[in-house]
Amino acid sequence: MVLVSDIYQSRSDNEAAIILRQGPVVYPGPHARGEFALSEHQLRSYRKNGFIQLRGLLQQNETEELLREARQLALTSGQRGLPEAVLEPGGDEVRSVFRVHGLSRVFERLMRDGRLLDVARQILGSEVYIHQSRVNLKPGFSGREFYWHSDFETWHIEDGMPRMRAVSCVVLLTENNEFNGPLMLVPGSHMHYISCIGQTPEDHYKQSLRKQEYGVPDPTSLGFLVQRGGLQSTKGPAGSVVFFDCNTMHGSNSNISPFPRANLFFVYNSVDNRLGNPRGGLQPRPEFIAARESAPVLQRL
Ligand code: 6CS
Ligand code: FE
Repeated sequence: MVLVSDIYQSRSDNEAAIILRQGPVVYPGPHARGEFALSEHQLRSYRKNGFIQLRGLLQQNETEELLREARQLALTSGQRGLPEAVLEPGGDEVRSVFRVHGLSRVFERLMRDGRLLDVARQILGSEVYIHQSRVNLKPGFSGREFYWHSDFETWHIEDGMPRMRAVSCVVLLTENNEFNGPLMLVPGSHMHYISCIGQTPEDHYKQSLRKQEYGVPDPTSLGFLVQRGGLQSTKGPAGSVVFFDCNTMHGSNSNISPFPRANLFFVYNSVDNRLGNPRGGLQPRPEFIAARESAPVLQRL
């Protein structure tokens, strides 16, 4: 008899495995009635695919302000060499800025906006807090890829997130089209957890946020997921919002087009799913990547 200490073990030996998800995708709870809650039809689509895209949720003037703010943050945090500013691999362009809700009042306000918060609370069936926020700038000509991965695999192993009870909310700050490296998702992949091969290096985030090589699925497992569910990209205008489950397999190609592709991510975690110890004796990652201090339960605007 094998005693399984962790139902979502990964990176613990050189064997890949495909593990059935345990627990619901949409959690029951009293929070299903926010003004901007998803309809039953939309919830069914989210449960089935592991994501849903809401086109035009934000107005053009809002996304223009958000894009200006994102670019300003990238410039200042890059110039000041803040740890929250992550550079492109092999270059000095800013790839991502983390903890944007702490660096900017504009993003701090948006994370409390009912159009996002009502849906996060509805899906997670509880009060929520921000586990992580970031802007991925993916500039034209030089924005590099984000290889296929499940965020939960990283957040479980490296941050000690217990269960799949977190949702990423992506706000498209620029148009995502077939040329500029749109976010791609594997429909239905949230129902299978891919246990990855390889031992996590120390301070892995210093490398993984630039180019992830550990905690990525092997080709056979990825092929299994895509063969079952296909691929879908979140092509759409700025102002569209995508909610995707923490375990939905996703990635994006490099951007060699002249058009920038900037996306803003708020990761809402249930207050009943707070981080524990990282797996495999890893050191906890810095607060700007994985919030542990009593992150405030969000008051809705
Ligand atoms: O390690 C993390 O938390 C980050 N890595 C990726 C590739 N996606 C989620 C998150 O931004
Ligand atoms: Fe990710």
